[in-house]
Amino acid sequence: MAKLQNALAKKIPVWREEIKEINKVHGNLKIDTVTVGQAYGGMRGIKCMVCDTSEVPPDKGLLIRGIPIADLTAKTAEDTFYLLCTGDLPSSADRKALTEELAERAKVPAYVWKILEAMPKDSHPMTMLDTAILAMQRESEFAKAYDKGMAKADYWKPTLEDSLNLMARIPTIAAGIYRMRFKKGPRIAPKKGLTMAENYARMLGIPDKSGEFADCMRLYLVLHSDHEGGNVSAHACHVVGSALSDPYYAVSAGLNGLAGPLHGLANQECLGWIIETTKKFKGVPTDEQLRKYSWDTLNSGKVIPGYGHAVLRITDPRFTAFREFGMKHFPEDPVMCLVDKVFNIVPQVLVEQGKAKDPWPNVDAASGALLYHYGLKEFSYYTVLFSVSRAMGMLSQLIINRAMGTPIERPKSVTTEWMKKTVAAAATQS
Ligand code: HAX
Repeated sequence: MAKLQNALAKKIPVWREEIKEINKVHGNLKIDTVTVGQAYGGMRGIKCMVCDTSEVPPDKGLLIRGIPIADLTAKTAEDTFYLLCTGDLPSSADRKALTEELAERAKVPAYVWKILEAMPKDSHPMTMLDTAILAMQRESEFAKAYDKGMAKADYWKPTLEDSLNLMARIPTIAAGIYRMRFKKGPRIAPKKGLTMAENYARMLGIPDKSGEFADCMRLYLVLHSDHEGGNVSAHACHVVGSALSDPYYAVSAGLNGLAGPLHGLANQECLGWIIETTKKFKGVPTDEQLRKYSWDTLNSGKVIPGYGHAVLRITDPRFTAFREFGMKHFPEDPVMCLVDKVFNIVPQVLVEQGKAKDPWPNVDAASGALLYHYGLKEFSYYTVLFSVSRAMGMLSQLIINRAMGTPIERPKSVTTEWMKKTVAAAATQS
C-alpha cells in the first residue's frame, strides 16, 4: 500500500486547497435550479454533488478521470483502481506494488465461509455477497480508529486500509459464492502473482486454457468499475459513508442498490430475455419476429432490459467494447448474434413507443452474452460479477470523500402540501 498511500498523500493536500478555494470564492454561485418535475422525478439531472473519480457526459459516456473508457479497454483492474483513486495511471512499479498489496490481504476469514454456508441454499448470490461484506465489518480499521479518536484529516488513511482489504477479499468471496451456491465443487484459493482478473477467473473455476475468459474478466472489471456519483449504488454508498459509517457498511449499502432490476440486476434480466427469445423462436428470430416480440414485452408492461439510461443519450461505449470483444472472439455464437440483432431492432421499437429518453443499449445489453459463451450460465450470479468491479468505484469515491472531509448528506424534502402552496403562489404571480 505504501505506493498508493504515498501517491494519495501527495495529491490530497492539493485537492483540498483547490476545493477550499472554490468554496471560499464561489460558494454562493448557483450551478443549477430544481423543478417540481425533478423533485418528483428521482432528482434526475440536478447538479448537486461532486464526484471526481469519473463522469458520464450524456453524449460521450463514461470518462474515468477524464479518459474515455474506450481508451482504457486494454488496462487491468489494478490500473483502473489506481487511476480512480489518484487521477493517474500507475507506473509498472506502482502496479506491481498494488498487486502484491492485494495478494497480502486476500485471505478471507473462516467465519465468512461459515456464515455463507449457513444461509438458505436458494439465497440470491447478491444477498450472500452483501452478507459476507457486512459480517466483516467487525474488522474495520476506520471504525477502530474512529473509536480511539483520530483527526478528521486522517480519516482517509483507515478508509484506504479498509478499501484495500475489501478489494482484496471481494473476488475471493464472490468466487467462493459461485462455487458454493451452484455446487461447482470446493473453493479455489487465490494465487499470488496473478492480477485480480486472472485470479478471479481462476477461482471461479471456468475452464480457460487460452486465458481468453480471464481476459474477458479483465475487460468486465474495467468497464463496470465506476459511473460517476449519482447512480443508485454510488449514491447509496456515498450517503451511508457520509454518516461516517465505515466502508463495509457503505459498500454493502451500495451493492444492495446494485441488486435492483433497474440497476445492476438488469444484466441478469437482460440475458434472461435474450435466452427466452432464442427458446421461443428455436434459434435467432427474424427481424420481424424480434420486432413483434419486443412490442409484446413492452405491451405486457415490462421494460426491455439492457436498453435506456438515466443519463446517457448514445450507445453506451461499454456496450460497444463488449460487443467488439464478442465479435472478435466468437462472431458465430448464436447468443452473440441475437445480441447484435437486438441492437439493430430494439432502439427503433423504443423510439416508436416514444417513452424512453434513451433508446440505446447500456452496458448490460452485451455483458451477459460473453459470460454465457464461456460457460458461466447462472444468470443470478451476474450482478455479483458487476459488484466485484463496482466496488472499485465505490471505494475510491469513499477514500476521496473522507480525504476531502465531505460532510454528512442531508438534502431538504418538502411535502406535497408545500408543493401545492408553492405552485399556487407561483400561479398568482404569473
Ligand atoms: N424498456 C421499456 N421502457 C423503457 C425503457 C426500456 N428499456 N427505458 C425507459 N423506459 C420507459 C420508462 O420505464 C419510463 O416509463 P414511464 O414513463 O411509464 O415510467 C419512460 O420510458 C421514461 O424513462 P426514462 O426517463 O427514459 O428512463 P429513466 O431515467 O426513468 O430510467 C432506466 C432509466 C435505465 C431505469 C430505464 O431506461 C430502464 O428501466 N431500462 C431497462 C433496465 C436497464 O437496462 N437497467 C440498467 C441500466 C444501466 C445500469 O444502471 N446498469 O447497472
